[in-house]
Amino acid sequence: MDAQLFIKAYNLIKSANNILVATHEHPDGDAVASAAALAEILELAGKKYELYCHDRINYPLNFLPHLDEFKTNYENFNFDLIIVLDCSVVERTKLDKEILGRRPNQLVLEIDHHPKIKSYADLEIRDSAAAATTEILYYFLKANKIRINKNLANCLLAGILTDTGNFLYPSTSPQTINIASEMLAKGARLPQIMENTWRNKSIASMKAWGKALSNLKINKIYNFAYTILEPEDVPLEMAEEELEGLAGFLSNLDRVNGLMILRELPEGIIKGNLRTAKPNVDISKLARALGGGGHAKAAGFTVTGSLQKTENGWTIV
Ligand SMILES: [Mn+2]
Repeated sequence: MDAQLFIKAYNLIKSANNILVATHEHPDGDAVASAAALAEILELAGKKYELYCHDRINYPLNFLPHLDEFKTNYENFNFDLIIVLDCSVVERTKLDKEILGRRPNQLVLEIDHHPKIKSYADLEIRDSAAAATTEILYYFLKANKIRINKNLANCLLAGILTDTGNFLYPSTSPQTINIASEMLAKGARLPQIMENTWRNKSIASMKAWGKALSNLKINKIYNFAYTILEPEDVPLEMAEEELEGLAGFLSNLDRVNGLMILRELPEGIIKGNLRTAKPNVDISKLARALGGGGHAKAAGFTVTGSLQKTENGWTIV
């Protein structure tokens, strides 16, 4: 990516006085880690900032730096710079009204690795080839000659590992692994990251995985695997990320074109997770046709309705 963009972004930060860092609702590891890394960068630069996420962070506070600073609200939206991380669309911040209705002196910097949908930022740094938003932050740090301390190394590695399913997904590039290696050399604690992102499953969520596995079917016409989770199958405390992990695990299924998990939420909403491991399949096309979006290999959508069992499978009513 163009180093000038990163230098421009850092100039925006340096000339701001009151910054909001926002990431997406139902935050996954990369969302949390990229926001925590930004907080570290802002603290090192001596900037006043607030960290915002619509939902509470599910990680223990000692896992990454700055996690205790996350708030689900803000006092006054008079920030002169808003930094949005890891959001495919501004709506995922749940601050879209405030951001789209901002005053001319309120600037927005967006850093993201999802494919472009709609521009809204004053400066957009987007690289859909990057495996994680924290991978883009690595180039930001390099371009601006910011020393990568242990805190930054932990954040960058945590984002990369969670968004690649520990290097399992096809988004993993030679650069991704090089960066991860450099972060280890700079003091990132791999066992602690694994402990809190991968080896953190509750028995209730293990049982939800079991339900999804036993409900798994293959549509022979499309050679497409699917499974469903009913509201009672998914414990309320089960984090979004654990379901992402489940989708990643099911995508190990041999010789299918793709996979879909349909999950009915108690409020009459059905969430679909789509995955493919096939190099020539772009699963985000199906997601977009269903009103969602995402990456070529991992995408999702939301529809209203509920799942009903029929003689030959399931239907959405
Ligand atoms: Mn991400």
